[in-house]
Amino acid sequence: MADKEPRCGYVAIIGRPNVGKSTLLNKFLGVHLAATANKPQTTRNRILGILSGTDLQIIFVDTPGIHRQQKRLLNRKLNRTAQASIHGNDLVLFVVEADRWSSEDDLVLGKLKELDAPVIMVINKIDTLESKEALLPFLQKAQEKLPGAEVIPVSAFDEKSVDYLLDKVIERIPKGDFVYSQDAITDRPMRFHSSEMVREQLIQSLEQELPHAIAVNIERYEESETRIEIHALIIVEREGQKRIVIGKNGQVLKKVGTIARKNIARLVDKRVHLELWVKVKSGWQDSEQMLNQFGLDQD
Ligand SMILES: Nc1nc2c(ncn2[C@@H]2O[C@H](COP(=O)(O)OP(=O)(O)OP(=O)(O)O)[C@@H](O)[C@H]2O)c(=O)[nH]1
Ligand SMILES: [Mg+2]
Repeated sequence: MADKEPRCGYVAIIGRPNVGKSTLLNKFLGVHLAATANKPQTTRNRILGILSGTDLQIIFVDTPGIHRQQKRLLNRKLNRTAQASIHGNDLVLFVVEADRWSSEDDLVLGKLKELDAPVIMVINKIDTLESKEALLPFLQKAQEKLPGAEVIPVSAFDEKSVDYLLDKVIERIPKGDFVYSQDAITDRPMRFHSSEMVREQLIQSLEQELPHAIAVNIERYEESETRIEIHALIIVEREGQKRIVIGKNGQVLKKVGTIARKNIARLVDKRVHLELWVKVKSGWQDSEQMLNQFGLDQD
C-alpha cells in the first residue's frame, strides 16, 4: 500500500532576469498565474504558486531576477526580495539559459554556495539550441560551476521535459503537513494578480526601456458571485511615457485591457469588467512610500 503520510515543501525558483523562472512556475501549476515577458525584471515580488495533490503539497517560490544594476531603489528592492527567498527552502531550482552563461549567473551562483538546501540546476530554453550536440559542452560547463548539483536541461515549452523536472522536484519534497489548503494556488489575493496581469500586457506591448517605468495599482475591486469590476491605475514617470502607454487613438491601452481582462477572467473564473487609467508620478521608482503603495514587497 502507498505511504499516505503527507509531504510538503518549499521550492524556490532563483536566477538572473529573463531565464524563464515565472514561465516554469506557470507550467508546473498549469495556470497562468505569474506575469511573464521577454524583458528583464518582469517579476517584482515573491510569488507563491501552490501545487497540491491528495498527500503532496509543493509551494513554489517565484522570485525577481537577481541582477547587477543597483541604481534605483526599485532595483535594490528586487534583489533584496530575491535574496531573502533563497533561504528556508527544501529545494532550490537555479534556472539558467542554455548556452548563455553570463556574469549575472555567477552572481546568483555565489549566493547559492552558502545554502544547505539541495540545488537543481535547470538549464532552460534548450529548444533555442540548433542541435542536441550544442548542449553537451554547456552541460559540462554548468556541472563544473556547481559540482554537487543535479543538472536538468528543459524547455518550459515542452511539457515532457517540465514533467520530468517536476518528478525530480517531487522526489525531494520532505514529509510534513500541508501549509495551505488543498485548493489554494497562491497566497496573495486575486486583486494583486489582476494588477500583475495588466502590468504583464503593458510590458509585452512596450519598448525595452519603458516597462521599468511602469507600476499598476488596483483602485477598485468589487466582486460579486459571477462578476468582478476592476479599476486599475497605471503609473508612469513622465508625460511622454503616458502618451506611449495610451497609444495613438488609445490603441495600446485598448489592446492591453482586452488581453489582460481575458487572462484575469481565466484566473478568477468569473466575468471581468476592467477599466484602465494612466497617471504620471515622477520618481516613484525611488520613493519608498510609493513602492510600498504599489505592492512591492517590504524588506
Ligand atoms: N524559447 C524559449 N523561451 C522561453 C522558455 N522559457 C521561457 N521563455 C521566454 O523567456 C522570456 C522570459 O520568461 P520569464 O518567465 O518572464 O522569465 P523570468 O526568469 O521570470 O524573468 P524575470 O521575472 O524578469 O526575472 C519570455 O518571453 C518567455 O516566453 C523556453 O523554454 N524556451
Ligand atoms: Mg519572472
